[in-house]
Amino acid sequence: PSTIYLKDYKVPPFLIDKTELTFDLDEATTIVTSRLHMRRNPACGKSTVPLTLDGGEGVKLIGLAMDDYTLPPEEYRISENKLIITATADQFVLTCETLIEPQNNTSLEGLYRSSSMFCTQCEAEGFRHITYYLDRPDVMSVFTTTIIADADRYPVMLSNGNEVERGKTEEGKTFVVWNDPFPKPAYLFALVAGDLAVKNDIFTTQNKRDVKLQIFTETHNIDKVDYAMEALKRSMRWDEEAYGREYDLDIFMIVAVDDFNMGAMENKGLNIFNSSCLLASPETTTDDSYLRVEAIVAHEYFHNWSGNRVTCRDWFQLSLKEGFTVFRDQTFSADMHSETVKRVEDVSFLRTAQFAEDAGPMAHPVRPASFIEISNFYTLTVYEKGAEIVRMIHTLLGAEKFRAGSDLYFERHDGQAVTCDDFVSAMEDASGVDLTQFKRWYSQAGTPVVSVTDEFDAASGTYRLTMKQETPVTPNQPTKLALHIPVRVGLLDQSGNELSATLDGTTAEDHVLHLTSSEQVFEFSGVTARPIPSLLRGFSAPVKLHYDYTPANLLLLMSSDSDGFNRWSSAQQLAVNELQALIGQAIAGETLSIDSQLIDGFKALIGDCNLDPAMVALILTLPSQAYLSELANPIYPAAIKQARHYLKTQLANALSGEFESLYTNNKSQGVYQANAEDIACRSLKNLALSYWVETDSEAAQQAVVQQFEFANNMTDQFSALSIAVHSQHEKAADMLAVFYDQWKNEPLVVNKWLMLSAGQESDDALIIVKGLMEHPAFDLKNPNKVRSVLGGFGQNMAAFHKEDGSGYRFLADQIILLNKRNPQIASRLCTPLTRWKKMQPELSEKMKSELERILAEDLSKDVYEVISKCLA
Ligand code: B3K
Ligand code: ZN
Repeated sequence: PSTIYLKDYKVPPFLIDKTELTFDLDEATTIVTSRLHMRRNPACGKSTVPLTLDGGEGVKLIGLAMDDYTLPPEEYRISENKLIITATADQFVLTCETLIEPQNNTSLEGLYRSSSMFCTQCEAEGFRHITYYLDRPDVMSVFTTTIIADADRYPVMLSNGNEVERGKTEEGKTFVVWNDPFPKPAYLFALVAGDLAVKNDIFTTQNKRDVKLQIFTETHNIDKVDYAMEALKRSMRWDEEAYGREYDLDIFMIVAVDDFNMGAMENKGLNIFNSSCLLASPETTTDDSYLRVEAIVAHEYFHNWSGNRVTCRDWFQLSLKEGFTVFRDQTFSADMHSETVKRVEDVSFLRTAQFAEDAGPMAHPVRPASFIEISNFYTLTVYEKGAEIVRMIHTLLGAEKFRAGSDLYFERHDGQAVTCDDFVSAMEDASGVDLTQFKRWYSQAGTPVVSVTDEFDAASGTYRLTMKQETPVTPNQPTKLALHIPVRVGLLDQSGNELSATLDGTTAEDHVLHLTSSEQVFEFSGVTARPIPSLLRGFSAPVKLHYDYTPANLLLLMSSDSDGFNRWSSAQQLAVNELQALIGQAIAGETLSIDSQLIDGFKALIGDCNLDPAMVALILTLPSQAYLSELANPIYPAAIKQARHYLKTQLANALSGEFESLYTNNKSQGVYQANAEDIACRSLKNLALSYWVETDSEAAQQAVVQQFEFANNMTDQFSALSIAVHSQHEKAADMLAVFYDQWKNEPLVVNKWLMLSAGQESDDALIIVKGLMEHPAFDLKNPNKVRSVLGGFGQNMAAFHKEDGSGYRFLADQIILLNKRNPQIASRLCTPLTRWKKMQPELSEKMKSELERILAEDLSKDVYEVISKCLA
């Protein structure tokens, strides 16, 4: 497989002004006729390069004509899936007929079948699996799509834009014609056909235009779309208010499908969603999933401007739309619920998963310089770190100038395919802020480490912070440059009061420091007492920050910092310190023991009734095994698990009365609502239960069973079940069986059951997992089910990291099995194995030999890229 480089980018030699598509739909063989109104790109000057169209495996060319002239075989050739036509006029209509087989399409790219429907997924390069095309985002075209099908079986036939015509063919089939007036790249094309139910609504825009809203699902799911519909309307309103962006077509549709490689897709006017990211009901959906539905509905909707109206020039610029849109959806969710809680959740995810990616063999810049398979670059780095870059621009410019920058960006580039540099230029031009050095964030991979030391001079009232930055080496980037890092800082006195201080002539309680060199000193004056610094408030930059806090400092920040994020972060740091000590003891085979600081801190926190229960729940949540693994080098999974379990039990025993009361006081359940307040209450209650059950209390054991049986919502029922499973409750197995029986007709609930079942820590975990893959509820063709079982297994520390390597071997077998069938899913499954260099030596060797075994297979580009880079 060959590598594609950003530096080789060239403008397209041809343009396609209009694209007319006709689909004669049939499960076995669908015939696609395309009429492409093409011309040479004037930007290329006088050129004679041949016309090269992208195609894909599984696309059979059955007819080709230029204007009215049928091309004979000697005038074109097909090589490596490309269709090359030697002689062309400067302007012509190319008619191309292809035959595809939707029901044999297991990659879920292009046109495929899901349940009883037809649907498409074209981003990034799926359109070429439908017909030959200039399948690149900088070729934008106006699409008209005709769908022909048997109306009894496919009464609903959808594509982008507006329905403009409908009728009967001579053979008595139905045809529907759709037209999308906005030029778009092929990756935003979509088609859906099926026997679907619909929920209708209307949104009136700020300019008083009525937009028809429709959500389509299979009939049995239509009672679960109300929440998504409300979330959609909230998103549309928010984008008008926060960004001045109004919806542009007269109709906006969303369709839920069961088989989908990722969460959802922002096709123009016709979003397609994984049903797990759209459907919601109190009985079947947990709070987390509710919030996820809202965030993804918003994310895809926001793409209508950040992605569709203004799109990417090439796929190296993916973060242009994804980083910006993630930032937009994060801000939206913060506005809908709690800003601090949302920030804590996002940062916790970033620090756990994106930092691990940035430290591994697939580390890449937010704007990658090369790739083999673009599907592999829909990563946490492009999405989440990309969003952090946009957030830093927001911090550097301030809210008002940032808005001016985004207005300018949309106005200047509407209808264009542009680059990350264009985005930054708009921000600079609207604000006057120079972002030249800042732009390195786009091209430099790796997580910077910022080390901070301080000095206080009481006599002069000066306080000095010395900051150093260093970015570790990553693949293909042996040397690193200094980044422009915004570090938000406040100072607290020894009693926890905010101190105001003067820096560069500005007196304030909160300063943004511009760290731009490898080492820099910031001097504050007017400081009356030795301060405790509150560093990196709000997580103002995606870095690892080190400062030598005493436990007392951390406790003070945890209880008094005016920055909610840092209160959480200090508590995490305190717990991390404790856990790292315990992990060390476990590796050395010593008896585990802890200091009492964390216990005291938690006790004070629980006693402080002024606090938001959501924050209390977050602070009391111990750092995850995954986060501890990210911090460790090498990783000793068994020691991490043992340490975390020990600490949890110690806290549970020391604070059993507190946890019992927390549980009891938050227990009452009213009518389920997915609002911030109720979600907070449930999360605190369930967290308290998870501690309380670690004591010997018989009452706690009973509370778990009671809650499982009498919960009126999935959050509480599933929490009780997970707590039972993870605490090895004597009734856990029975409860799992009851749960399956109760929910066997709700696939999304069954997926949760699969995941929890695969995560059970028992000696025969691998046997259980193999059994799940034979279970009637399992289906290898369905990505959600694969992710549930193998994802659950991946988090099963004991089973996955078993010393005999059987866990790794099993995962490798599944990767090999899915490699050709669904390359995108297979490639995602490789992630746990990419950490092999960081594992303790015996495990590292075993992981490596599985990677080598995979590499010896005939691999898809997707899997080949990940595995070969791992072993490089
Ligand atoms: N843009 C899509 C992701 C497409 C992934 C293709 N492999 C969803 C999103 O980010 O909104
Ligand atoms: Zn997106």
